[in-house]
Amino acid sequence: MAEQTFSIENTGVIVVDVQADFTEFKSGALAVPGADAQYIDQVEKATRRLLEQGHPIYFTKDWHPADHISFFTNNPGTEPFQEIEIEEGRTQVMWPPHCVQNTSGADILILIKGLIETVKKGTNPKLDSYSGFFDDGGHKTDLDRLLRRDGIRKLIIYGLATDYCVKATVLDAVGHGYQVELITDLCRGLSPETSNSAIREMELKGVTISKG
Ligand code: VGL
Ligand code: ZN
Repeated sequence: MAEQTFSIENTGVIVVDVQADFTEFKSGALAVPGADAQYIDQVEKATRRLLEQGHPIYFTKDWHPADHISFFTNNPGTEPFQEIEIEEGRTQVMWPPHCVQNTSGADILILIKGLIETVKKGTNPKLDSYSGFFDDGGHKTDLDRLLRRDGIRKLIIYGLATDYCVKATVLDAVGHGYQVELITDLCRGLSPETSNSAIREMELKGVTISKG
């Protein structure tokens, strides 16, 4: 019998940044097109099913201080979505303020209980962190330690946004040696072009791309 690639055993689930500010559903500050009520419902149902099957769930959570460097409002003279060079060779997209710590915009919208961990990222005012594993300064979050603690070798990953935090988290997971499956039906991206090229790039890195 053929070996199932994504067996229950050793397989964890990373749900990336499914937070109010990234949704149209909550009229978020940085709403991702298509992240509507139906999308949230779909992600919640799929996540609950995976949890019931015995997979540990890891939420990542964008969790910025109000003075975060990625907010255009903290960089006088810049406009939303402009890309600026913040230091030699390091660029930063200027985002509308989003997922500010202890505001409702930062709320994770998936309400399930069980074997769930939440990993915060983007907490350093000077560094952005699209990846759930590392920030732009190379500092590790808690994610890899938790996955190792739980004996996870394979990951199912989905969430928001395909072209930013999902992509960065998936590529770092591959870099850490995890075998990764991306579920595209459970992802939404900021733009179709960058989302499609993100998916191609992940596929080239050996990620299994599944629809649902
Ligand atoms: C994200 C932009 C800024 C994301 C986070 O979750 O994809 N995008 N912060
Ligand atoms: Zn952010």
